[in-house]
Amino acid sequence: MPSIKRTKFKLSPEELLEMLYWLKLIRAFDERLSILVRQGKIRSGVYSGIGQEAIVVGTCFSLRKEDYICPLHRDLGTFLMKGVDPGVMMAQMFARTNGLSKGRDSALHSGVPELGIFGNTSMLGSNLPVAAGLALTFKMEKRDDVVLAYFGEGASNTGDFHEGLNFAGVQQLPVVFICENNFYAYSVPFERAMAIEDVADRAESYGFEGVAVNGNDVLAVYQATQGAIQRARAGAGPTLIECKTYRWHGHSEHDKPSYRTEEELAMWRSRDPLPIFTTFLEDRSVLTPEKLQDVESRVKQAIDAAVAFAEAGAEPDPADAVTDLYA
Ligand SMILES: Cc1ncc(C[n+]2csc(CCOP(=O)(O)OP(=O)(O)O)c2C)c(N)n1
Repeated sequence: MPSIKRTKFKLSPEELLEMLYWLKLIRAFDERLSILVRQGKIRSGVYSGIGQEAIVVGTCFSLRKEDYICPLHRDLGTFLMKGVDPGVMMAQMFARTNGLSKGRDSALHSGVPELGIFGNTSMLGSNLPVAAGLALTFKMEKRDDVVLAYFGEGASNTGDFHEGLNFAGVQQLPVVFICENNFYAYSVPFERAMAIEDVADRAESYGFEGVAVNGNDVLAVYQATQGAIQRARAGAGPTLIECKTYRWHGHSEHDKPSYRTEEELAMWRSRDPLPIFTTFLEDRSVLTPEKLQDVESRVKQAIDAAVAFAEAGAEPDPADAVTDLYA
């Protein structure tokens, strides 16, 4: 099995433009959400992923419906890429009955089994042993589907992280562990929580490959993920991909990130994944001004329609609060 660092996966011009569409859609979704929070329209906590879109797009692009994702609080874009309609996702954030959980949860814990989305819990890191369990099911059923499990660098200091990765390594499970290293766990900077430079190094102690990539380069993330997926489907076991990135907003929309400097933010904003990829496409004549306009108008239409759909949704009826609950 080739190393994940050496394999190259080709994308057609149409696929590259589709990648740009997703990057812009996910950015626009989070930007609109941020405005809606300030208008008092959103019931859920909002953990903006602005700045981290290349990880979502690079990892989810070309996934099969049968593959599973175990997303993080910052990964609303993964729901969209896995097939959740933007209107339904927006209604989820409005806590309306036309959202995923019909207005009955705080929005970030929904799963959609028919689309291969496993709902996350609030205990960070706890999705990793669950992801290993899902991957064990795939292995036992002799399916060549894979699980993508997302976590922050902060979560990689929990016991669940180590248990999940160890089990996946021992059992050679088809799971790709994706670390979104944005250098802050809430207000705690990376160097105050870890004595190593790369989270990717932790994979070695569980017997599989770990690789650190530029998480703001959608193609670097895509190449690494595709290599890891190919290996997982072929029975070669797990991979850890650490994507170095930065979140532009606070931990959540209610957090004013006074623990970091304006200079640091400005430096990372200059590494914005969107213009980096746009320039790449223009340089190769894949993107023309007309095509760019087409992508941007599709995005605007999708977001406007999503907000209209959410606003038209009914408020949940208190009588339904315990519907579908079981003990
Ligand atoms: C086990 C656990 N400890 C603490 C928290 C409180 N908490 C919520 S988000 C967060 C920061 C998480 O940082 P990271 O894992 O790096 O992900 P990021 O939010 O940066 O994407 C913390 C400490 C939690 N939800 N779960």
